[in-house]
Amino acid sequence: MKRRSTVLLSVTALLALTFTALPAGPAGAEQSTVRDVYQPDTGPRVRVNQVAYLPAGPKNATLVTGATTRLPWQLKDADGRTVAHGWTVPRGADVSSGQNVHSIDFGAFRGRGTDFTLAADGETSRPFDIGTGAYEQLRLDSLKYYYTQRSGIAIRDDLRPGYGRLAGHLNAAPNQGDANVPCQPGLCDYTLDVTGGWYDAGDHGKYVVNGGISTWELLSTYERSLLARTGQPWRLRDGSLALPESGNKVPDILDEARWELEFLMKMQVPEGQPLAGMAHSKVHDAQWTGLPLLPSDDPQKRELHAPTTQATLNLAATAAQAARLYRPYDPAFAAKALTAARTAWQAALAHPETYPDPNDGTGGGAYPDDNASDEFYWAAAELYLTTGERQFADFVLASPVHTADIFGPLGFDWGRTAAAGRLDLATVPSALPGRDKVRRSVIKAADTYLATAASQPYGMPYAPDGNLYDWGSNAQVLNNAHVIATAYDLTGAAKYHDGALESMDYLLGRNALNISYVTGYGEVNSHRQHSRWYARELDPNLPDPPRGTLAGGPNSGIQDPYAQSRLQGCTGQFCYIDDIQSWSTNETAVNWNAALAWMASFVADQG
Ligand code: 9MR
Repeated sequence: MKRRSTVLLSVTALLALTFTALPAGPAGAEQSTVRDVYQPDTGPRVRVNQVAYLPAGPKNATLVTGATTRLPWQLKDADGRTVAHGWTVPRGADVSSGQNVHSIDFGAFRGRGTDFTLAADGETSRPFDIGTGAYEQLRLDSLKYYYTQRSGIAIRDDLRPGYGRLAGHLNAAPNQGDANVPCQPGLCDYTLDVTGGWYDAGDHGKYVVNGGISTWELLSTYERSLLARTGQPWRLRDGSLALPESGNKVPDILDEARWELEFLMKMQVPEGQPLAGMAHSKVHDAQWTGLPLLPSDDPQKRELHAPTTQATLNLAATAAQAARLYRPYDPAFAAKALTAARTAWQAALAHPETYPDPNDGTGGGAYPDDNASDEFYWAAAELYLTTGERQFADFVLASPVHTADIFGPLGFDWGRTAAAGRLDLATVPSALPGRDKVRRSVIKAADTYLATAASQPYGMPYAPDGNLYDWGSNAQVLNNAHVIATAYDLTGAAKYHDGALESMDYLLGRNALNISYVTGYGEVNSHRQHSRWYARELDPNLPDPPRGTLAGGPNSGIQDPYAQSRLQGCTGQFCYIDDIQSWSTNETAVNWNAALAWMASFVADQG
């Protein structure tokens, strides 16, 4: 379990290198007369999902207005004809934004089409579709993102036009490479080949902990497609993601996840070494690098950092899950993964409290975490679901995490992994005693998230304590929605279906900033996420992030100096800026896109 801390100890090191000059504000941004006060251009006051509502799904919007009594609204088609109308519902002061708002429900409209708008209070919303196509595309784009995050392989321009680049960290100068990486000084006397895997985010680091939850959510996207009543596994079939492996008769989503799984297994301490079976927590540069910097241009020395219990259990959990999912396609790989998982499990039991050093943040993120009970629970759950063995069932049933209320306001994530175990115990068939209770715990959590969403005039299942938006809040919204969606998979009840769908509206434009946080989706969307190689904002020869890239989102901590220079004193939803320098509000990351991929796939299945 992660400590609730927003302090990034490497902040000074990072900003010294990445924060060279203040770039101009976003195009179209209104500057107030006081030069230093940033005022985002939030466009029309009618806030909608700028991408699409499902024809048979809920349709909600939010109006920012000083009016205290109800106002009329009109839904207009592409020709400007009114096709539905009604009255707003005044909601008073919204805590998440500090605005006075009304909500609008136009869910009774069941038509389809493109370029609808919603008008109220003299304002007209940005356009949106009512249809299913956008989500089918988003399911694929959010997953295609992983190929261009790959380390150790050249990215083919024919597969990702505009994104072709040389392989990163394959020991070709100036890279020092990941083929024979030593430990940090004094830690070990071997080197490991840790080529491959995905770059974590906008940096070139590769972290077992964050790689773990990301891999789990991708594998779970696939596993859900096999198990849920609305699942459509053929959408993720071989060829669906235009990968180098397409054509190998394996679903592409499994090919992509395997790229990371192979890396996770390479991070395991070899037999004969003192900590054999544990996993090194991470491999990254000795010092932070600046922006822009292609992976193949990184000249820094790479180092393995100390093995941790949490990293070891991330490996155990994901390799165990992989063992059951790859078995039909590659039994040898499945067996290898299960062996790695069992070895990791035993090593974690032998070293149950070897936690990451919270100060280990030079050249890469620290991912601090001083509790491994949730990772133990998750790993035991996956090992049990794959093997059915009593030892793992006993561990799960004896763990206090099994019956604890683990679904908090911030959602599950790299440091809060108990939910991964609980959700899989609820959805993957097994003979676990008391499985009904497990399922009920997920449904109860979904009810709490639905109540949160109902209390939010912007409709998202996210209301952090003190209105303090956390680092990566967009993924937390999505992961809370994931729990609601799972309750729908378990029960078939419409309220969960609708709640999960409505959560997407917030990410796609129904928010205080009137922005879609997914690159390429919505009339105004985030496209300047912090990245060393999707860095068009800094070098016109480089691309923007690919379509389907999620921005981290509002973060009250505003740890980076660029955000601090523009967002000081921001309220909740306003703690965000689409600028490449804002690494604390606007980074891209593999765990965040995994949350998007799972939900996009769920929504696409409801069309
Ligand atoms: O996503 C991580 C967030 O939860 C933490 O609060 C933050 C500070 O520790 O780090 C975030 O992860 C970053 C990682 O440390 C380095 N790569 C980029 C990640 C996304 O910003």
